[in-house]
Amino acid sequence: MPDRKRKLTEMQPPADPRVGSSEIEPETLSSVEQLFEEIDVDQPQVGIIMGSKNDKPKMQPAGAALEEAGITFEVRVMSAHRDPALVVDYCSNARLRGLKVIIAGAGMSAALPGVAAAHTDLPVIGVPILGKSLGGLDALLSAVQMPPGVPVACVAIDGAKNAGVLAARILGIQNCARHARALPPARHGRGLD
Ligand code: RP5
Repeated sequence: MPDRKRKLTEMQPPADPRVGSSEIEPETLSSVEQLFEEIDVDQPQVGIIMGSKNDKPKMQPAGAALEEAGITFEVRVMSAHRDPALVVDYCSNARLRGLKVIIAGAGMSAALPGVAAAHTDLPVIGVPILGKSLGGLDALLSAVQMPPGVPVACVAIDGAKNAGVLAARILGIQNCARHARALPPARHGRGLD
């Protein structure tokens, strides 16, 4: 079993009788310290998912907008039609993993944004991608015509940049709310008018 799966108490290096007896210097980093070194401090806040690797060029502007706003993100390819179990797993666990917003791009019968919204209560931003037919209307309508209670915030066809900007604004609102709670009551009240 790899070290990271063992209990902390089991990870202490065995006592070496020579340590401290001037025969050998102790290691500078214990195994616990080494594991703590690996903590990912840049945990992604936004998940960018898309139905095909061929969608990558169309989705890159979302990543660029997030990067410009200093927001961490991850990118995954998963199709609502071809990898349905993967999409359900990813979206069901997104909040638990610390994601705050999901950006979902797909073309043709673009089920990915809607399926994502059906499996998470995080905000989902849909990006309809222009395919080879119907001028992208197929993807637009698939993403935008969601039933009540399962919202997808749909941007323009090939509008990935706005998806990134919108995600940044959603995260900005959360930051503002935290900031407002920290203000004294009078200013707090006025700020919410
Ligand atoms: C959708 O079908 C994808 O989002 C893509 O836009 C479209 C075509 O997929 P590929 O045939 O290019 O993989 O699922």
